[in-house]
Formats: sequence, structure tokens, C-alpha cells
Amino acid sequence: MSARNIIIDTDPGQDDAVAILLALASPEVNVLGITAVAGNVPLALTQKNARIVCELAGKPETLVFAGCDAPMSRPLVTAEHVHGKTGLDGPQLADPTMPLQEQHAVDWIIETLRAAPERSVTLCPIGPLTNIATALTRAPEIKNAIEEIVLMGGGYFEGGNITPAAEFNIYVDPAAADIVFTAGVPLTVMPLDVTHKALTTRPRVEAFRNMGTEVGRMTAEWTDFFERFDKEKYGSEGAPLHDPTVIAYLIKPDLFNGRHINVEIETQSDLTLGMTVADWWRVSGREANCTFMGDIDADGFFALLTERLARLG
Ligand SMILES: [Ca+2]
Repeated sequence: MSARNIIIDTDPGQDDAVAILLALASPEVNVLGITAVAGNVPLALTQKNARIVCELAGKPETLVFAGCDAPMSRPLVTAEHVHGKTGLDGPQLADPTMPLQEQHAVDWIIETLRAAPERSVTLCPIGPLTNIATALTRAPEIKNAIEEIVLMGGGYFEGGNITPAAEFNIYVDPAAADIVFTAGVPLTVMPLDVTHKALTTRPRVEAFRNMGTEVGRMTAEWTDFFERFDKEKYGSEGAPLHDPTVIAYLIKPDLFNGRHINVEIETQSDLTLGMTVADWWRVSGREANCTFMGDIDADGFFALLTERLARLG
């Protein structure tokens, strides 16, 4: 089986960092490039953080591009209260030495997809959907080259994490999310309903630390930092590790269970802006536009993560 070509669109973020590490450690996926977007922290930090993670993985040859620095139609909302001032708070981090590519991420996505064979590239957005929606709007023909979009975003039975109704990635740029969800491209969604079942319990974090590698130590320190906020918030036994679920799905889809349903994005209401209105019970009669995941084999997911991250230095 040949490796699946992917583009990771990201706003690192400790959990983004773990997702990038998982991808760079896994032969089932071929990372064509990483595109940074403003989200958890501003763009200047997310593009830098993406390079820090590539260097940590021992892959400084990875192409990293900076994309949109603000959502399509509203001011940027960030999440330093979760991720810390740098976005990767926790361990001490040196500035990266690998270069940032000069081309704008959206131009590179368009150019890459225009040159790619039909249905040959999978997009993995794990931040606000601004870059992806801007590319789809400017060059709708690129849809033909997309095999699938697998994204982390939204929530239904679990509600929201930035407002009672909305998950952060969708809330930051609901207009962009609406464009992606109505693009008519095969779409798989990892909502909070899944990620809130992927908790960094003590034994799981210690398994990272016990790898005895730099990657293991950093991952443990990132999840420790991330956890302080979430434990207080949810009273749970650990923090949800959101973004790596997207990459895990590409490697081991059997870890997940969901439904092919209609999901619409609320773009108007002040109260529920950014809500993913998921027709889980299929009561609307609206046509299905995505596979909305609902469950995860969390032990299998963490076993995969630990096994793969241990392959990196
Ligand atoms: Ca993210």
C-alpha cells in the first residue's frame, strides 16, 4: 500500500504538535507540507511552532508555510488561556533554524492541488478552517484533487469548549467552516464527542515520558501543561488530546465509529455562533455531507501514539 499524501493545516498548539509528530513518524502518510493558520495563538507563533515540531521530529526538510493571519469575516479569537503564551508552553523550546517557505500557504495549497492527480491528496485541518476555505473559494477546481478532508472540529452531544455551543476551531472562523462543510468533498469530522474520550490519564502520559527520548519527554511535558487547564475545567482524569485523532484515523480508521449525516454550521446567531448542528438522529431530511465520528477506542489510540512517537529520536 502506498503512503497517503496529506497536507496538515494547523495552529500549534500542544495537541497539534503531537498530531504532527504522529504523522511524521508514520509511513502510512506522506506529509507534502504543513500550512500554519492563526488560531490557538497568532500566525507568527503557529508557523514558528510548526517548525519547532518538525525539528524535534528530526525532519527539518519538511515544507512549512504561513497562511492566513485572521479569519475570513471576524476578528481573531485565540486560546492562550489553554495553550500558554507561546502556544507550546510546557518544556523549554529553542527557536527553530529550519526555514519558513516564502510562498503563502493558500497559494501553495492551490498550486499543489492543481498539479495533483484526481483524488490524490488528503487535507488534515486541525485548526480554524481559514486557509482551506480561502483556497476552495479562490480555486474551486482544486476539489477534484482532494481525496478526503479529515478535520478536528465541532461537537454535538458534548456541546462546545469555547462557548456552550461551539468548539474552538469552528467558532474562530464559522464562515470558513461553512464553506468546507458545504464543499461537496468527502469529509470526516473528529468532534469533541470523540476527543473528550481520548484523555491523557497519568499512565498514558508516563508512557510518553518512559520512552526515554526527547520526543517522549516533550510530549509528556506538553500534555502535563495542557492538562492543568482541562482538569480544572472538566474535573476529568486528564486532558482531551484533540488533534492527533485526525492522523490516527488515517493510519487506523477502525479505532473510530461514527455516522454519515448532515452537519450544518451556525454562522448567524450570537448565542450559538460556530455550532455544528449535527443531524445525528437523521430527523432533518437534509442530505448527509460528512462522517461525524462519535466514538474512539481510546486505549488503542494511545497505544498507537506511544508506539509511533517512540520511533522518533
Ligand atoms: Ca489545533
